Amino acid sequence: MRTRTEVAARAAYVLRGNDRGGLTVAAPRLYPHMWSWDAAFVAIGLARLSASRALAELETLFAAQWRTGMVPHIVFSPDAPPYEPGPDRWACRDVCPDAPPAPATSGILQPPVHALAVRRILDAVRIADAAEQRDVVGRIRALWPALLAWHRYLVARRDPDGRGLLTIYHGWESGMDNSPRWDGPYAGVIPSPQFTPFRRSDVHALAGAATGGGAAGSAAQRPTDADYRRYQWLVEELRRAGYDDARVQNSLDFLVADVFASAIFAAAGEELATVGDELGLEGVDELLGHAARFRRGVLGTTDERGFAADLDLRRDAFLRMDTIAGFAPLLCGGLEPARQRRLLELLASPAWCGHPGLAHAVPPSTSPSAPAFDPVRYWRGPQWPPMNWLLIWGLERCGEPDAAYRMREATLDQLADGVFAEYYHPFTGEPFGGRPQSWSAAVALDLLA
Ligand code: 9YW
Repeated sequence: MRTRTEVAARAAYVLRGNDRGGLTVAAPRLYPHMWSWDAAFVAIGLARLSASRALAELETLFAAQWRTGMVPHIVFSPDAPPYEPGPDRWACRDVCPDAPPAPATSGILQPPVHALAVRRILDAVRIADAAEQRDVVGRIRALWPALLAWHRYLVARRDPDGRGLLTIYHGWESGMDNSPRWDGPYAGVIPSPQFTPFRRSDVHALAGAATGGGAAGSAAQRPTDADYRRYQWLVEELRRAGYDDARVQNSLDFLVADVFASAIFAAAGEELATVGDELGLEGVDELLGHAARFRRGVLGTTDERGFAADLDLRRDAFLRMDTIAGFAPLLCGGLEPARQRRLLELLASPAWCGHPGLAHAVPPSTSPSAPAFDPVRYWRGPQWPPMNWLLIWGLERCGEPDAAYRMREATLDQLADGVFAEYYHPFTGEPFGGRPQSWSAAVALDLLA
């Protein structure tokens, strides 16, 4: 194990190594492009080193924004090794006039963490010299219309019925691809028998890497081929619908309201409002209105313990699953004190962070008591450092500094291996997936600052 100073130095070194100039790749071998919420976490980490460089990350991402305001989940780098599904498979600019002519992007989104990064950048630049302060503040002002357009897109197109919950079109949009959250909705995704699946990049990239588990181990740590067939089929359906929100919402097999992303969005609206207020920018009241609406939406899904649920919009039914997404109210706040206490007790219980077998007391992506729990398979059990970061951040905002402190210490102990893996085995602590993964290094840097 390394000292915390060594871990911070190494995290900075990893981010430098994954920097391709204004763009940090999510992971050099596995994900050689820019991912939307990864970029936001990277900016949060980079803000501790350079507010200006951190902002550049968001500027690069938002330069790929669609005319609708959507920020795409992947921005492809032309020089990176091939990745599937790549630009040709998405074919966004061929089928949708709203996609930018360049750079090439995917046609879906990821959770809206970006406003949290903008807030961090504005905080960080306070200790910079006057010239950098002027520069960064000027650039935040310049980015403001794009940030507002992003939030307005989410409200208008992804919550058309005013539930205060974000509609998503693909498990990838949640950022938690194969989480048991989506098992029910995916059961309704039936690829056409004529559909020929294409070669997936992830298992091949990992097979060549020093993952410890080797190729066979890697496959067990990823979504299955059957899952992937459905993921690919949804891309096909989205492309056929021209990435048009109304057409997609009418036709797509998979349509769910994502409670975790909605809680992030509620908090993001508030964070962005504080930035707008400080800089005297337009839209502050509107952003606060979004925050209130989405907080209400999230709280409206909770059970008596304060645990939240996604909503299957095709079947009009709650998806009550014991996954980390249930803790969404801790991100947006607003639970009455007794239920917040119950939710914290649940988080600390043997079903979650208090499980006696855990190597580190941070939440597994799926509860070890859930039938769907799998300690090695991606979002079905392993622990993910940026999710810990979100909960730590949320707990602090909810007035729970002790719980935040405990999770911060456990997260830093986990990251003290200096590997900065994509995700971790909850019982053995073994690092899995992409390494070094930029967002894991970024959250280490932020937590250590
Ligand atoms: C995909 C890059 C991304 C993350 C997601 C994670 C995985 C694969 O990797 O997605 O093809 O989009 O599930 O949350 O942003 O790190």
